Amino acid sequence: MTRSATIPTKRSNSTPLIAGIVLIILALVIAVYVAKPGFRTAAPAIAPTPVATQAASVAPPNQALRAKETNFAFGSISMAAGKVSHRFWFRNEGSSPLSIKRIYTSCMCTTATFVKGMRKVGSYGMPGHGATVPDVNESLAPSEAAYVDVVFDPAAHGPAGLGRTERVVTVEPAAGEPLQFGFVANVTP
Ligand SMILES: [Cu+2]
Repeated sequence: MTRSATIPTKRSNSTPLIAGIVLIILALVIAVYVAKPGFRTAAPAIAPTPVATQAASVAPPNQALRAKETNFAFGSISMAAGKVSHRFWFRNEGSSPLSIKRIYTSCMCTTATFVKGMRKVGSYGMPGHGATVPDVNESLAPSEAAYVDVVFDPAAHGPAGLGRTERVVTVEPAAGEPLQFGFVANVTP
């Protein structure tokens, strides 16, 4: 009775050990497979697809605030002819209301006014050097569109402002990534 009782006990004790050895062998087989050069070269080949999809859209996926056009070229503009302007449209493509928190520009020669229907808020300029840009806090309902009326003064920098000029206007939603609108101009006297 004692023998028959000890044999099953020994068997059940060795079972986890065998299972452990099998797991270690299995892990080694997987490790060798992953370490194979073929496995590593196969992985990056799949990666370019999501990158290409992201580049096509203006904002990251799942972002409600979207714009179709984010770049504009004024071409050659004259300081003597005065200020130029351009409208950059954006839209709430989400299913809930969205708040535009801040709007600011990359330089003091550029201002941006928020326009939604008949409502105009701003204009907003460049933050920094002690100057603070007040919050916008304007809301956009689902599917509602608005634009920033961007005004660039080519004479603001004097003769130093001649030549190719690039500026950026940032529209920051309360949640999500900011939208950036850029323009380029060739400033002549
Ligand atoms: Cu400037």
